[in-house]
Amino acid sequence: MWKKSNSFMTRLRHPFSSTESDVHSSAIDVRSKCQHFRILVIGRANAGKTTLLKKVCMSVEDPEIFGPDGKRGIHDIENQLIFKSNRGFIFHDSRGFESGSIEETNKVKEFIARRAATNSLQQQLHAICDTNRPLLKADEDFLDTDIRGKVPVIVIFTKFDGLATRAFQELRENQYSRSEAHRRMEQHAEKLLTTEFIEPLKSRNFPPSAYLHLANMHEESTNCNELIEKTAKALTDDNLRLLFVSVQQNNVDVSVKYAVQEYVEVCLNFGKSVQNHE
Ligand SMILES: Nc1nc2c(ncn2[C@@H]2O[C@H](COP(=O)(O)OP(=O)(O)OP(=O)(O)O)[C@@H](O)[C@H]2O)c(=O)[nH]1
Ligand SMILES: [Mg+2]
Repeated sequence: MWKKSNSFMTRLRHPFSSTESDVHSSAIDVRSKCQHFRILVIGRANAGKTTLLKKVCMSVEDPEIFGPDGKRGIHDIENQLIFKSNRGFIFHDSRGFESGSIEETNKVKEFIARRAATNSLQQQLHAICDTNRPLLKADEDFLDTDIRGKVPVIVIFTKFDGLATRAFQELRENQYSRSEAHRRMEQHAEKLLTTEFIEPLKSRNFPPSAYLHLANMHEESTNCNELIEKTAKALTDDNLRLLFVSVQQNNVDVSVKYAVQEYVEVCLNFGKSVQNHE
């Protein structure tokens, strides 16, 4: 982990006493130590992971996949997924939990533990997004083991529209009229979400930091602002939060809530200029 600069932290906490050039140098300081925000995405096949990542990076194209040696690779947790539209994010995609095999599960846990133990900020994981539904034994195991240090786990209930459909059907079976079932559908789906997923997750030894549900992410009209917002909030280290904000290019409105506006603007401009030179 990098050493926190006192002047930087003071400026972050007392932004209005800082000048724009101070802010710019803080952004440069952060990005010179680490150019990427690294996220591990856990989730079964067809969970909607790639759709979500595309939304985060505002990409219509699939990501490029690079092995640890920089060469293009095939699916492996070690591989890095990078979108041309925003090279500030590096994603790792794991389906290890899905197979349920001890070997695959251990590989994911070993990956998380190794990345948590490294002193290299570049190599560390900065957040984990878990999209596994229903919960797998391996998820419970992972949330019961102290392997990830301070890395926040954001649980994302993808395809919430599917759960809403199930909620509608249940209400109809309970004799609600179509219009009444429609009116209650969202609320009932949220109740299902809480009892079936959120409460069991909260009871684990090392529970997730944040929970959210997303619907219709494959449609153009939706956005992932809540994910950005909750991830920013879940980051307990100010430097990491600044890094996260600085790699945003598209989610300005949400980012400003979690960082001081002038920092965000400078970071955003800085992030763009970094990318233009990559
Ligand atoms: N109904 C619905 N469909 C979605 C949603 N998000 C994604 N999809 C669809 O679900 C399918 C799978 O989405 P992907 O993003 O490829 O899923 P994935 O988790 O990356 O799948 P793998 O790479 O095979 O592990 C696609 O047809 C998407 O259009 C959603 O929120 N609601
Ligand atoms: Mg995918």
